Amino acid sequence: MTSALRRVVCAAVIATSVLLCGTALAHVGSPNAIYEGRAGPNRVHVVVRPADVVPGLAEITVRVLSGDPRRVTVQPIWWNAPTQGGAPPPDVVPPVPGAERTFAGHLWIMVAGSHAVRVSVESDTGSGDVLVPVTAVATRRNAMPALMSGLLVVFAIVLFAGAVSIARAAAGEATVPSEDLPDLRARRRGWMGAVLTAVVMAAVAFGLGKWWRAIDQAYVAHLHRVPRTSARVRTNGDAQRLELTIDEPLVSYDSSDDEHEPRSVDIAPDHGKLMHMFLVREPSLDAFAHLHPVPMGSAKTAFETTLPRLPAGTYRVYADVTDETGFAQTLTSAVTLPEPRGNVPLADADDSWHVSSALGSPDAAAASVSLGDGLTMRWDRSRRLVAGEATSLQFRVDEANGTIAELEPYMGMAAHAAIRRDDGKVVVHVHPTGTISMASQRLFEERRGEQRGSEHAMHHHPMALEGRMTIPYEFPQPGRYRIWVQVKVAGVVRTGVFDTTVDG
Ligand SMILES: [Cu+2]
Repeated sequence: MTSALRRVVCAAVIATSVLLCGTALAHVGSPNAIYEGRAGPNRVHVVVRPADVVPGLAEITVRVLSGDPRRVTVQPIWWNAPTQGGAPPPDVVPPVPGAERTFAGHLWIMVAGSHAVRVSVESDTGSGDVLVPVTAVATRRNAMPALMSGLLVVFAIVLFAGAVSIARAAAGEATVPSEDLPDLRARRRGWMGAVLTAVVMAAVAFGLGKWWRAIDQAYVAHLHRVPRTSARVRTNGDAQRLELTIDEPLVSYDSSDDEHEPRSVDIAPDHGKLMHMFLVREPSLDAFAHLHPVPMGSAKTAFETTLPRLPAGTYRVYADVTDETGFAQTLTSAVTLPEPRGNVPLADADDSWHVSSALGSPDAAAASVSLGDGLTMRWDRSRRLVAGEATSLQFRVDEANGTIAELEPYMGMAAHAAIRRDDGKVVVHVHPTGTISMASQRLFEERRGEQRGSEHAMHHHPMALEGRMTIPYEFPQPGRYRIWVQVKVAGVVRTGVFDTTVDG
């Protein structure tokens, strides 16, 4: 079936609310893409809410944080679109009445996969743009509501019976003068008409059903599923190695039509690492690690790393990977860790781990936590957190004497944070730049020959950063959350752990 036809069918299907397509991002249950940073000379805060259909309308909100913005435009760019003329013309985003320097609108995402939205801002200080990566894929097929299917069956029976009875009347009674009663022949003709109509209608219904199932199967075949993974621990003397195997290939569509088969794709480095893995002990969330496994072969289907001295128990495994198309996703798994043995050095200088009190304990509800060596991390808890509302999580790191500490970049960033809801339905890896995959942003910039190089500059010229960080986020669901905030001070990665409740 051609993609154009499939799109029409998909649109029709959505219009009748029989079937819903969904989207996913590089996180668990946190689908919005949030970016905070520069767009040329202007600072912007961008939130893209992907549509729950592909093709579909994504919502975008752009808050310009500096200057006097005159015009904001947005342009969705598919990863494999030609640099010249491959993207639709930019759309002007109207300002939101009553909200200062805020612009909101919609944009069409026509093809599933990795995209970037080019956000351009013209203001009194000049104009510039930024590429904000967004992933859009169909991930699920909703069942038809029972009431709807019941109603449709009743309508179908009424229509079928009506058509058969009309055909019987037309072929039988209608052929004799109105004052006469239909004779046996007329009645037989009527019945033959009815049977013929029933057979034709049954055949048409059968054909339509087959066609419908074919569309359904094609849709299901194109649903995006996060590849399955399995994790296990191998003990070799004192060293305990964690292995994560990606059991299904990471795939991408190079072409925007459905005729082309997906191609397996390579993993691209993010913050200089191919994989960023978080381990969280269930159910107390009291042990946490941020590791960077390396591939065990050129195929990059299995990764391994040395385990730190984490306490034994059941852990959830979250592995963030970005493929060469810029598509970022979180692979999830579970593993049971044995009692730690000996003291083995960590495999990667950027690996870190932290053991804290359990979820819900009073010290994790405090505003300020100790980071060791007299350092403290304070979270400004003055704002109420509400699901679906943009917020900025503000932290500061202080020296023992109360002065603001100096941070070293940790993998190119002032801070890395992991946020998880108690039940694991929401898991996200965020930075002061938001939820976007930095690797994806860099891939889009490279592909379009417009590398801005902010991340590389941080890697190659480590600079001191003031110990004050703002992490933009929008909690997707209400509930109890734990946040791990990681910074590097005096050569050591330190983790602050905070619990919070998000209101509905
Ligand atoms: Cu990070």
